[in-house]
Order: sequence, then C-alpha cells, then structure tokens
Amino acid sequence: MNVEKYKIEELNEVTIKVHQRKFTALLDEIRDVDSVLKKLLDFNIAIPSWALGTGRTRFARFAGGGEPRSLEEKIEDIGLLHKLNQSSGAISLHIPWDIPKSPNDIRSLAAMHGIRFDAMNSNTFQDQPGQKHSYKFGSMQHVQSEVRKQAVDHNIDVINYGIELGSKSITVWLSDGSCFPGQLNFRRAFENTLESLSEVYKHLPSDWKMFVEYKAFEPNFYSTTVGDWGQSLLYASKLGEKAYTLVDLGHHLPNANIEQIVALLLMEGKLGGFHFNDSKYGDDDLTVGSVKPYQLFLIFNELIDGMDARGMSHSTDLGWMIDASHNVKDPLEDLIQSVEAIMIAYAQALLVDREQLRKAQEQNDTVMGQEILQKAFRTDVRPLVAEARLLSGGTLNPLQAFRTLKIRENLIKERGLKTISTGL
Ligand code: LRH
Ligand code: MN
Ligand code: MN
Repeated sequence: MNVEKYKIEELNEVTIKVHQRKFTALLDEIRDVDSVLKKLLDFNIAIPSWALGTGRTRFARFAGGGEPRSLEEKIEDIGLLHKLNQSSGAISLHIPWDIPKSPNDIRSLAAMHGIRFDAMNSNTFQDQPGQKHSYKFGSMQHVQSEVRKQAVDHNIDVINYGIELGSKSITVWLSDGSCFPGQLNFRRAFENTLESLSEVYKHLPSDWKMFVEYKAFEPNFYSTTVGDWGQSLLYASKLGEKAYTLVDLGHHLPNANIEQIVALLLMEGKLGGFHFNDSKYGDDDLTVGSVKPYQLFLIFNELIDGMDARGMSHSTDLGWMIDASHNVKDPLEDLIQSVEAIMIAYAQALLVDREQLRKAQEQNDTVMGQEILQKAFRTDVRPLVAEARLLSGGTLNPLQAFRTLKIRENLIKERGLKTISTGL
C-alpha cells in the first residue's frame, strides 16, 4: 500500500485553519519557536521490527490481521508510519528474527522509504532450531567456553549483517543470570560475560557503538548478570570508548528514579541509547506515555540538560528507539501514539526555562523549581509538534489519517486477515 503525497495534503487542508489558530495561540508561550521547531524536525525515533506485530514481547498473541509477513513488509509498514509522521525514519532489526536474505535489496528498499538501519539486536536469550548448545544456563556468562563462544560468534554475525545494511551499532541484551541462590558464582559470571563481550567488541568497526542493555529481572528472577545501570556501566567502562549503557524504560525495579540514572550516565559520557515504552508493573512494553507521562517528561528534561552540557546533538548522538508490543491495539496505531508521546515530552522539555531553574536550585527554592518544570509539562504542545510535522511534509493528525486512509483495511486486503508477523 502506498500513501501518495496529495492524499496527505488533502487531509491537512481539512484541518489547517483550526491548527493555525491553535499554533498561533501557543506562540506566546514559546521563546525561540524556530529553534524548537528545528529540533523537532531533526528528531527521529527508530522502530523495532518486533513492534509491528501484536503481542510480540508477550506470552499470548492475538493477531489483528494484515501483519507484516516478512522483513520487506516490516520495512513497508515503517515506511507508511514515516510518511504520516516524518519522525520514524529508522528500523532496528533483531537477528535471527529478521535475517536479511539479500542485504543489498533490503538496503535499497529501506532507502526507497527514507529509512535507515538503527542498532542491530542480537539474540542469545532463546535457543534457535539447530543450535548446538543451549542457553538454558546463560550465554556469555556460561560456565562452558563452547557455549560462550557460540554466543560471541552469533554477535559477530549480527555485526556483519549490520555492516552490510549500513547500521552503526549493536545492542546486546543478555537474559543471563540465575533463578536461585547458589546457582551461580556472581563474580565468575561477570568475568565470563566481560570476556565474551570483549571478544565481540574487538569486531566492532571503528565507527560503531556497542550498547549494553540492562534489565533487573526476567527470565531470571534471582540475579541478572547485567541487571542494572551500575553493572552495565561497569561493562561499558571496562570494554572501552565505543561501549555505552542502554536504558530501556521498562527494565527497572519499581519506582526507580530513571531521570537521575540518565543524568549521571550522561555526565559520564556513557549513555548510548534508549528503549522507550511505558509500564505499570515491570517490562510491560506498553505505549510510550500511556501510564507515566510526567516521568517521560522528567527524563527528557535531564536528557536535554545533560546533552546540552556536553555539546551533544539531540538528534544523532544517542540511539532513540521504541521497544513496545502488546495485544489490544493495532500495532501501527500504537506506534503513532508512541512517537507522538515522545515528541510531546521532548517538546515540553525544550520549553523548560533552564536559566530560571538553575537560579531556583541555587536559592533552594523548591517551590519555584517544581513550578518551572510543571509550567513546561502542562503546556499543550500538540500544535507545536503538529506544526513540525506539517513543515516536514507529514500529516497534521497521523492517527486520524491512518483511519481515514483505511491503512489497516488495505493491509488486510493485501496480506490477509490471518497473518502473524515473523519473529519471537
Ligand atoms: C528485553 C528487550 C530487549 C530485547 C527486546 C525484544 O526485554 O527489551 O531489548 O531485545 O526486549
Ligand atoms: Mn529493550
Ligand atoms: Mn524489555
């Protein structure tokens, strides 16, 4: 299915007047609107291939129909999304869920849709058919060197696929750990993991980054060998300057202060990337901003503060990705909402009066500190985000466009009702 430019323009025509009125009203609240718009225009969020199907990170899957049946169709889906919002021009692949059989063709197809390849993801948390050694007791931490080598070789294969596609980073998420006290020697598990990661690190091209993703729990529930930002930072520091910590919002213990974690990782120059999602309990992988939008804003507030302090580019110096998937929404509609939530939180955080905030902090004016943050958070920036989309050729209202253009109905016609996207 293709969405022609004129269809987007026709749709925008219908609501442009209302939009302009709302945008003009908002201008009083924004100091340097051009610079804010430019930042929003430059900001892109990668879509993981596994978010395009329903329930891809959950136990049960209730397919909604018209799901992508191949890597090509996943790229097509992200192309559609990107046409509507002009903010999701990248895909993140998971190997072996998305083996590119012909990398050159895949690369050209993605380029046709204006999509680049974000971080590659390796998978040593599932046994694959025909695999020699099992990861039941871990992969890079494993007590047997043959198992560790198998995991290392897989990661090297993933880097090689990425090189062919033009990716510049690999995310390693290990589910290694233990379920019971006594199962594992923590120190040896750490040392084995570090040694395995160093083997992979040696194969990184000079312009690549390695992201070490941490997670406190699941599938191991007693200990996790890359369980928190401290452990991830230890690995990343020992590995070298191309290794960074990756923060997935769903991977913390309840009520963790993620904004503080982000601030300190940035201060150390060791924050590499983000997996956005939202949750009530743990790694629920829900739509970004659906449960704790204020937390998301506070995280962006620290991101901007920390990146500006280090002179980093908001758009290119960190890896931005969504990592979500669940059962009850249309995956593309969900991604539209997630991207929108990220843009809104980013725009709100750009409005924070940092000079005033610094003064309030220096005077221990707690009340004013809170007021300054909440003034920005409570600003309805949706017209600002919509204006950025309009300027970049996207739709004023992507969700409405998705429904009016009957995108899912068309995908079902093309692919069938009983499709389940490939992968997990
Ligand atoms: C683990 C995780 C990690 C995986 C993805 C499928 O929970 O967040 O990033 O690669 O889910
Ligand atoms: Mn993740
Ligand atoms: Mn996760």
